[in-house]
Amino acid sequence: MMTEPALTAHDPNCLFCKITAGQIPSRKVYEDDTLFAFHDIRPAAPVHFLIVPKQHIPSMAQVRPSEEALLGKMMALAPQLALEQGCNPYPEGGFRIVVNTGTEGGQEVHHLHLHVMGGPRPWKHG
Ligand code: DGP
Repeated sequence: MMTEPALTAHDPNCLFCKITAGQIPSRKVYEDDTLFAFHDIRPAAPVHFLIVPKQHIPSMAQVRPSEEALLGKMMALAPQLALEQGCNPYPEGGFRIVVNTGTEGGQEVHHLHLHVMGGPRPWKHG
């Protein structure tokens, strides 16, 4: 059986690893054993937070079959937190989920994260 190479659980040089470990302060939205969510420091919408895995996965490009459940959990958490953070309910309300991947994909912080953006328009980049 093929085994997957182990990913680093925590990268001491990674900004989001430092945030999930509490080494750099953030405005926390949610935390459990595998996920952490916090407000984006440069909000592009009235509600704008990030959902990240505590495990250091650099981007969507490194996601492996064994992370399917973790990704599903991140996606399933987004609607719950969006409502809690003030997004209006579907269908008039709603939110956008963005996952920038790689430098050409607009990714600046190389630790996998979902942007969850919502609230009344217009938005900065809406
Ligand atoms: P991306 O371009 O997809 O890698 O988005 C990275 C986001 O991370 C960007 O919208 C700004 C946010 N960000 C960068 N540094 C910090 C920080 O120190 N704290 C918080 N809360 N957000 C940050």
